[in-house]
Amino acid sequence: MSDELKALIFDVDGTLADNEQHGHRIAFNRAFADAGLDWHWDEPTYARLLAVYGGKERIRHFIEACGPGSGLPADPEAFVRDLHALKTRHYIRLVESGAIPLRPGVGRLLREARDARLRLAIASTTTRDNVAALLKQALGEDSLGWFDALACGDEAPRKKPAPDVYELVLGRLGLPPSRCLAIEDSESGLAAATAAGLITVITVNEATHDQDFSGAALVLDQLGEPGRGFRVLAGDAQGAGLVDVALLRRLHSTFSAGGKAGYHKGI
Ligand code: XBP
Ligand code: MG
Repeated sequence: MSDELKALIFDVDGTLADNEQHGHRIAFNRAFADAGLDWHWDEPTYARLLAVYGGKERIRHFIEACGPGSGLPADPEAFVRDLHALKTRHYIRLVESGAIPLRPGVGRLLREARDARLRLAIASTTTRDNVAALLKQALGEDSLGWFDALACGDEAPRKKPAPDVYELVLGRLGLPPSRCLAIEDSESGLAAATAAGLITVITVNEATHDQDFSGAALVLDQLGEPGRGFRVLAGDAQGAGLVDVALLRRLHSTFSAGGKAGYHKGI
């Protein structure tokens, strides 16, 4: 008999909210302008830069790979840190303005999971303050308290696709991966969760829909709401039309018992 499902672990960026192009990218550009830099990340540029995980890593990569002009200060690490802190302030302001809603089904599933006494956790590349701001804005002041464990940003030694952030959050939950299920949106997120031993459901978005999701339990376009269900991109949704606790329990049980992983590359 397989271990019973005890906790859901959510990625944030791209999974809870579609926040990269119209959230993080805008905040980066506002920080560049504030810092007096003539850099601008348009949508295609940012789509390419998303291959680099983490905001500071992304800025560093841009400086190294794209050589955006001269005049960088003598201490590049402090420069990147300060620029990223500025970006975080802009991002939080954007979130607090209500510009970044949750994806369909996210609020519903979180509430249902709480009612069903499933524990909730976050494993995110982004800064903890960003996660807190998003949850509070979208779900109310006390919603951070819905989550038993968070692992964010620089708290893990290596960013996704390394498993570190998932291993960290599992340690904080005090649960083995066999008792948990991850919800992700990207190939790197899937790789991280899988390497940590987690069964994973994917909800793709515009930035990730053509990535390789081999090994995911199920690949969907969204979690779905009543009256507007998900589209299955790979895997067996077992007759369900939206992701609810019952479906996640069934998937967890099937895959714990060695169920066949979905395959997905290119829609
Ligand atoms: C998302 C990211 C993050 C954000 C920016 O990864 O790569 O870097 O784009 O956040 P995931 P910060 O969804 O897999 O967690 O600027 O705070 O790093
Ligand atoms: Mg993500």
